Amino acid sequence: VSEDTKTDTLSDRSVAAVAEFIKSGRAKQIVVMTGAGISTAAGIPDFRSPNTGLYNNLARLDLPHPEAVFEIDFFRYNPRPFYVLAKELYPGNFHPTISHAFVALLAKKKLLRMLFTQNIDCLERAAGVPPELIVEAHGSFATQRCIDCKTPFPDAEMRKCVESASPPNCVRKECGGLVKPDIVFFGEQLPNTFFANATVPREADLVIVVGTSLMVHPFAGLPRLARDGVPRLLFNMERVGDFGTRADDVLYLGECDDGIRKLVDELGWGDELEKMWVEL
Ligand code: CNA
Repeated sequence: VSEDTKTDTLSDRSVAAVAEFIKSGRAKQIVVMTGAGISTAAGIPDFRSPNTGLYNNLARLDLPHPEAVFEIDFFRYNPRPFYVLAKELYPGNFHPTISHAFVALLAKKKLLRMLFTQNIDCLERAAGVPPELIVEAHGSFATQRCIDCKTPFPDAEMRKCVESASPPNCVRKECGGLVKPDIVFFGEQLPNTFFANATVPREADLVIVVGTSLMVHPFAGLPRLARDGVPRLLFNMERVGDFGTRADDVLYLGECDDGIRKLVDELGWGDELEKMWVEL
């Protein structure tokens, strides 16, 4: 065994070895971390994939630079590009992927300690992951408020405004500020639930990371919180973060749905997962 393949906890650095680890009953507190890559197979583009990513396709929105669509100062100046994007991403237009269903299956089997997601598409909820096990680190489209006086804005009205990509104003006429869904823009504070649960990855006995470039902080720091000897499994098109530097890191580089199917087949859960998924 070369230095490279030496492990502490797993029999080797393979998806099969992680399945073996789960089957042995040693993974009961699984922490999952996800990003836009888990939803690309649902038809929602991610940010940074070359050619298909949103950053590549925002030119038509007339932005000074792509990130401006999620900058609060630019939003004050021109909220329309954000609303054009919101219309595309709005929950209800997409079906969860098999990878989303896998997280729900872990919860069903009482193996999911927590899911941290950077996504704002609400597909984790749609897949049946219990809301109390989800930390939406970058907020969601579930609620919205005025960016000035913070007065909440009604859901039904919001849906209409997003459908027509027209930015609404505060319900308090004397305020009139712009209304924004409670998704986190650059430079904005993450929700309290993120900070309240930020040390949970330290309690994990297995960490699974799916479809994220791990470029956005503080989320990007979560996988590093796993204790030494805790296996970390990555399903992503590319190597990200510090994955590969630890003895029990397992990297599946490719489509996450393919990797997840491989894992569940090794676990003998394949039929159960496919059934759960088609019934969503
Ligand atoms: P990102 O920076 O675009 O990275 C996505 C990562 O996923 C990249 O490393 C890709 O290689 C990888 N990837 C893409 N497709 C697949 C696939 N099918 N299988 C495996 N890997 C794949 O996105 P992050 O989530 O890391 O960036 C954080 C931002 C993106 C968050 O603030 C999100 O709110 C935001 N975002 C969310 C959505 C959504 O809600 N679905 C969509 C686009 C952007």
